[in-house]
Amino acid sequence: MKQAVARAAIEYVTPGEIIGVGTGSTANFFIDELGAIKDRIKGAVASSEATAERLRGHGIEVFDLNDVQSLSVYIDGADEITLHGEMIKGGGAALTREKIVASVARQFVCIADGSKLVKTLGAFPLPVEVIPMAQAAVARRLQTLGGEPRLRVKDGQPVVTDNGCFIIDVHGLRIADPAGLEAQINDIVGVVTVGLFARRGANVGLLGTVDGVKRMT
Ligand code: ABF
Repeated sequence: MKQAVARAAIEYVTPGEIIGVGTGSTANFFIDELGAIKDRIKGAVASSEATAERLRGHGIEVFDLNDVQSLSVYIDGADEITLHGEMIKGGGAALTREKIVASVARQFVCIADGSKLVKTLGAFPLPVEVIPMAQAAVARRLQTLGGEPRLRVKDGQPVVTDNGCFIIDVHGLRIADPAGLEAQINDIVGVVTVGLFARRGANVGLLGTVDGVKRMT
């Protein structure tokens, strides 16, 4: 299903342009599809070091976002998405660069398997990237929002993002107002990025199902 949506997303790639590319296993399928048409695009802007490496592996030129004025499209996966295009992202710890690259793109195309479609966001723990020295202070503030914040740890050590920051995953939220909560968490001092993409969500959702790729706009 991930491969099917990745293939369907190629339709949104404008010939001759630089494409914004996300992170994760679905985005990886998309990168592989992009590799097959690499002569038709100018290059890509990557949302993570891992994505940049995979793009280069396909011989696709990777541009620094500072050298690019605008992008026609940003294509990426999600951990959860609603019918309105609001998303939780950041399970892969790349949320900050994903949000930055997406903000420069005119269109956000979300590619995901159908299991990511939800009525209410929050069953997937909400990732929040934080400045390491503010981790405990931010966690206390997040607790007042009703969730249970947990520092993301791997092999006994905090996970460190491409930006040198930590991730707090907020468990147990039921997010009734995604855009409101996004603004509220953005306001906490020490927060770099919250993995809610609601104030600016997906313009197009391509969902892989057993009956084929379903498109939501
Ligand atoms: C990125 O990859 C993230 O924002 C999200 O956490 C994850 C989705 O992963 P996958 O495509 O592997 O399900 O899009």
